[in-house]
Amino acid sequence: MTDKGFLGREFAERLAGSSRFLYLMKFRSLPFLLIAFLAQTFSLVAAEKPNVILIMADDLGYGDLSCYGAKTFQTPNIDKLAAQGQRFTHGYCSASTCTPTRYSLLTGTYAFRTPGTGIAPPNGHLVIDPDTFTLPDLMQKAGYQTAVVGKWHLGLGEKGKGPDWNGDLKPGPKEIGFHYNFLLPTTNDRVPQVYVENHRVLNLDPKDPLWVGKRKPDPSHITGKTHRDQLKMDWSHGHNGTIHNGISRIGFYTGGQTARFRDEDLADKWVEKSVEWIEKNREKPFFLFYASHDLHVPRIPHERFQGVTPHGFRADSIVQLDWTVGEIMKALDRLKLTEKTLVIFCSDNGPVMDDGYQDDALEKLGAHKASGPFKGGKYSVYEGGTRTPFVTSWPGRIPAGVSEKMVCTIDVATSLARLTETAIPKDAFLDSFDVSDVLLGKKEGKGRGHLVQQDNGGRGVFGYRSGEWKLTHHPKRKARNTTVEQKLKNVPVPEYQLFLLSEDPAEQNDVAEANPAVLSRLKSELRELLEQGRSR
Ligand code: NG6
Ligand code: CA
Repeated sequence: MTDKGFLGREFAERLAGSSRFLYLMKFRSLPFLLIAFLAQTFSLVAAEKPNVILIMADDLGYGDLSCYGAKTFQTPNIDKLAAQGQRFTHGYCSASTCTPTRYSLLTGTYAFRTPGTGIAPPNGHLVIDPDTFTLPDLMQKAGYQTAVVGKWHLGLGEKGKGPDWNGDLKPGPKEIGFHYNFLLPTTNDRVPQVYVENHRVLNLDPKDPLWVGKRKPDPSHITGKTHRDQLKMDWSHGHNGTIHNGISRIGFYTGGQTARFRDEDLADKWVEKSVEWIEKNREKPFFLFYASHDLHVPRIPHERFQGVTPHGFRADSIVQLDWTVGEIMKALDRLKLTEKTLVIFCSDNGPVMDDGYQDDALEKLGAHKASGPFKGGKYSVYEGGTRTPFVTSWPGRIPAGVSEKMVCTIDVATSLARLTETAIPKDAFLDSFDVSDVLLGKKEGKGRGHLVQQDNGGRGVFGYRSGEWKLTHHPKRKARNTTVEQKLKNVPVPEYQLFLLSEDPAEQNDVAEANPAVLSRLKSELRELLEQGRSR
């Protein structure tokens, strides 16, 4: 890596090591000494290893926070992070569904390069090959303690086998670089509702083994279909398997009664476990991936947050998310770690209203614009699918401001490599760019020049942003969730569309016909990025 910090340190060390040189220079050249002093100071700063807390929200849209324009409810804690640090207006996640964004975040490589990285099913195996050099591997290499707390949704167990719910759940996070994990294994609309701590389901009674499957285990097993009238939140599509806590889920399970949690308590648990782990590791540099489940369906915030917004449980869950962020910040303050900690806040995909449960998200949406000014949301490659809130904060180090530079969650890996001065193996982080200067709010920093946006993968649908131009490719001429203010549906679209985002951020005017040269340039750039196997 060519790195100013390294050069600075080498320079300073060479100077300090050469006492004769120093003796000669001491009295003759004060300016020279000053340079040496500055070089050393600069290098010490560059070699610093802040704690890093990466907070990823689930299904949070660009317009879903008050610091990004939401008017009808407030998110004061995230707003505070944004006000004291950098708030990005061109911040992205790499996919418009969860598993591929998380895959790209942790591997620094676009998920579409690895088939099988779409939304993981309840019994899905770990989709990150344990031989891959990952973001948590990097942080371990840099001397960090590493943990993931919250939603996992990247599968557990070996390929061809999947999770051994009653045994050791591996490979999992520990096999790809996390020292500690406290997880919800998939998403909470999928079975089972249990916590996984390190390799084990927490509080599992061996006399009541956990069984998880795709099919109803026996005809008498009650489900969202057979006992719909008993549900506390009704389903709208899918989500009619096993009932737990009055909510039916995707998939079926039996047993593990002592291990099961209440949906309402998830957020409190994430905070408890995160703070506990931070306290334990306060003396070392630490990297915490805090993967909130808010506001994914089923949206069941704790009772104390139910009804706090006019929009039903969807926005109530945003307020809950904001509370969890505030609790983590409070813990940092209490432990005097605030100025030693870089916080990155982001989302895993854009917003959706009815994602399988009748929680009135759409009915109570009112004038709230979950995608902000953008078109589309979750499942879409229009901007609303991946242009999401992105905030960095590190009091004392990151200046306050709004950045228009392009950054993506996939860039966290290489940017943290740069920040911690840790080398990346040649075959790792294939699409992750060093945008550390931009994340740190340095004026001279460069953002990305281009970005491939994917949906859940596998259908050849892509968005491609190159500078201010945006290409969309829908091979089957159908686009999903183009208007989050309506029910999820597919709409017919041209195979290729071209937009000029600087003039048309809402992707309303397809200018493909008027700009054939740009269209063909973007098409071939996209083709190359897909074919060449890496972009870094
Ligand atoms: C879809 C689910 C949706 C949600 C999504 C994953 C149906 C009909 N829809 O298949 O409810 O779970 O997967 O969301 O089952 S994500 O944010 O984790 O990618
Ligand atoms: Ca998601």
